[in-house]
Amino acid sequence: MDHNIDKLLKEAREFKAETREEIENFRIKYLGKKGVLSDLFSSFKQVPAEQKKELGQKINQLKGFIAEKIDSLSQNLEKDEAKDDSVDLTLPGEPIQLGARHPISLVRNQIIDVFGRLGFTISEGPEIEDDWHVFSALNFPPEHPARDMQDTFFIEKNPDILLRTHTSSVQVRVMEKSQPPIRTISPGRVFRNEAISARAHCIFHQVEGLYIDENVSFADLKQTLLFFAREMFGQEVEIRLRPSFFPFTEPSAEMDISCQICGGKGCNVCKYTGWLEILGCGMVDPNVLDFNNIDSNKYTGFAFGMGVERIAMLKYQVKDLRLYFENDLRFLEQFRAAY
Ligand code: 2NL
Repeated sequence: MDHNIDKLLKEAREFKAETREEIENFRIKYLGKKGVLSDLFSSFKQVPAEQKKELGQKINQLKGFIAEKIDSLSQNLEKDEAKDDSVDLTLPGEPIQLGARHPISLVRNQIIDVFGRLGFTISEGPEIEDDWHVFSALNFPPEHPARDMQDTFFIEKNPDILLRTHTSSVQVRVMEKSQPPIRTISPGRVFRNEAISARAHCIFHQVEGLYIDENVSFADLKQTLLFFAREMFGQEVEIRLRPSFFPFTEPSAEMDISCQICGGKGCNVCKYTGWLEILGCGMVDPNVLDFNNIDSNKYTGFAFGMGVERIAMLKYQVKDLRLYFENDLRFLEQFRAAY
């Protein structure tokens, strides 16, 4: 029997397996109910008592060896499976679809870039504001219609807390804490209580500009806006200023650019006028400077404000404002510009 165990150990040592099935057969042959070890344990009963100790150890040794062998065979097989060369790891991966910037972001970034080159910094401020920063500091009279519930969103019936209707409130905050020269733009979201249509939305984006220093003139305003229009719409674009009214500027104007669709000849986009309105502007009302502790005898300033959606509509010929808020990928994927 002793000799037989040595032979079995040698055989088990030399055993090699390439499949799970071969390993399983090996297990059954040695450890199965009618297997080699089971036989050995049965014959062990007849072994003379003085040989029992030595033989028992040998049988247990064989059993331990078989169990370890099965483990190592299984592990090697798993490693080989992981190395399976039917998967070509040098192949390129699944293509990752690139996103595109939202057209409103593209146009806003372009506006920021143009004014940045003229030395304007960027200012930001809160979307939830108080009456002072949105209306009073900007010379809105107490009964002005913009203060009405129908035009402005108020927070929880408190007439002092509201969603800003323009980003001029940010510029009021700039004036509060600094003295001229001030040369800044404030891009941001603004909110108006309007019914949603192709031409109006209750949330939209604005960029306002403010320049205050000694001797700032209307000519500076006009030249700044001409530079902006040319950078934005091309060097051949023409501008015109029409007199207008805002509570915070005097004099005030609205700026038109020559129609980009028909080149000024007249079409349905410019309603056969040859001109498209793009922004409002003017010289900062001296009251506004004084309200914000800037000496209106020493300093003058100009300001302007534009709707980003409107500029984007003209630039990309988008006819319905709602497209900017729906986030339909078929629309958004069309904008892959440099900004
Ligand atoms: C428009 C018109 C405008 C301003 C905004 C402004 C800001 C300060 C002082 C004076 Cl702090 N003015 N901003 C001036 C004129 C027009 O916006 O149609 N925006 C869409």
